[in-house]
Amino acid sequence: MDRPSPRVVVVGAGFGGIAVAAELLRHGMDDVTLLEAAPEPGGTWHHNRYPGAACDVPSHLYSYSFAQRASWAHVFSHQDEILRYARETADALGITPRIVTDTTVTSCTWDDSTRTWTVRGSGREWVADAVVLATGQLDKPAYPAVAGLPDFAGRSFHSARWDHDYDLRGKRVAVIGTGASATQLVPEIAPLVDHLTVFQRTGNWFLPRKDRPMPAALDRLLRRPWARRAWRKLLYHGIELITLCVRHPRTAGRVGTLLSAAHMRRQLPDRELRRRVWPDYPFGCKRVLLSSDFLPALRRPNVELVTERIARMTPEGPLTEDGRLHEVDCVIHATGFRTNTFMLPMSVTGRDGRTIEEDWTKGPRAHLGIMVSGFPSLFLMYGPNTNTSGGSILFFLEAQAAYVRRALQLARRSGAAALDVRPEVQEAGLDALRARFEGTAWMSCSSWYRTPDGRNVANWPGYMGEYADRTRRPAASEFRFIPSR
Ligand code: N01
Repeated sequence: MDRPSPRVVVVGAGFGGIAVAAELLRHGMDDVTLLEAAPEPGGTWHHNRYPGAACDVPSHLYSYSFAQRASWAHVFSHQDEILRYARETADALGITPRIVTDTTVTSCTWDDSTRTWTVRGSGREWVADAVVLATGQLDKPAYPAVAGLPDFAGRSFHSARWDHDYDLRGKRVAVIGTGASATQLVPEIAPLVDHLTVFQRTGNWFLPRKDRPMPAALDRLLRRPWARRAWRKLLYHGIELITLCVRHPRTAGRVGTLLSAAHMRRQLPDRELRRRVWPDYPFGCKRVLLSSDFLPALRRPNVELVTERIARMTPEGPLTEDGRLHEVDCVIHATGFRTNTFMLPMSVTGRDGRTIEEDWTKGPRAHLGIMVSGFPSLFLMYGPNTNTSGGSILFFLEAQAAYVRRALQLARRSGAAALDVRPEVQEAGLDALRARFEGTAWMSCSSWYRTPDGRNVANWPGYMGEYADRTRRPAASEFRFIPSR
């Protein structure tokens, strides 16, 4: 690269895109363009605006270390405050003018003759020395695999594409799914609607999460930087305990189970309801849900929990396998996302015309979740095996951003046009990763973390600190350097 700064195109201006742009700009790499499909930055916090949308990681940890806020309104921030924080951070760090909004990238193609990437989308084209795909794991809404879904004659929408023009007041509403999104939205809409039917396929483990404004005394204390640093540390170590439980289901996991069971028993005095809600898999296999108001909402007289499977959708509403028709005005799909596809169906073509889709026929895989061998100077943010069951995803994003920056510096110092992770390095890393899942709770049920053949391709199998250690120093020996032409 003989330019003062590599030309970097970042696809996505959510928390991942902002993290990497901030890191590059801070280190003097200022030829950065972010391409964003939405009309504004914010990613998942732009799209997920359902009532009650909030973060279940405390605000002081769900924020960048380099853009700490003196004050947050809530202990667990609401969607609007997090989105505002994303916008303000992008503004403050000079990222906003580099974002091209309303631009959906459809292809990234490596050209070996010029050693550059061509990124195409929305009728335009960008040439780059490096590409960072920061499109996330949870951006494509998934709908339930239920026959006749389009036959429903009423209103229906997905939790991640909330229809704010539809007034739920006085309506008969069905919510399909009981994951993290449903857990947040059900308590909000239950008091508004005439009747709410919640369709649960699998029960969940819950831990308490009280949504409350930041206590004034704590807020005053945390306005001091030293106190904020200490608080973040405390939260960081506290939250790692969830990973400890997942990693050690027979020891720490038992403690997690006991705490969760006590919370659930307290919230569900009715034995029959409790029996139907109770999960049938070990604590931590699926995401542990943090909520203190979902289970009480199920006890409301206008709320019914249905655990019979939905046989098919009819024009009037879901028909369950027991032959019961649940007539409703509105169906809300709180059924999560098409995970495990990451940036696909975007077409990404690397060396020798190989596509990521071909490379991933047996499931997504990447070195440290960041680089894929055969795709030089292409980086992923929140890529395969970098999700966390307990920690803050922002911690992972910052580690990835630093890795991208260091890798680009390494290429520059070596006088190379690009760098490609060696296949044997990638394979050895993936073998170690797979081994680290053995004996953990993640492997004891099916979840969105796993492929149909059972591999966990979403989560990092260890602690946040381990990920930071593994990504801290990309070594020259891990790469093939591609000389300039
Ligand atoms: O989606 P999910 P989500 N009939 O996939 C059910 C993040 N997040 O949007 O468990 C009935 O967890 C499905 O049932 P089952 C977080 O990482 C973060 O809630 O597969 N039900 C499940 O209950 C989270 O993990 C925050 O048996 C059907 C639900 O739909 C991720 O996003 C907040 C069904 C889908 O749950 C996804 O959460 C919200 C059917 N036919 C989300 N098909 C924070 O606070 C599917 N289901 C940071």
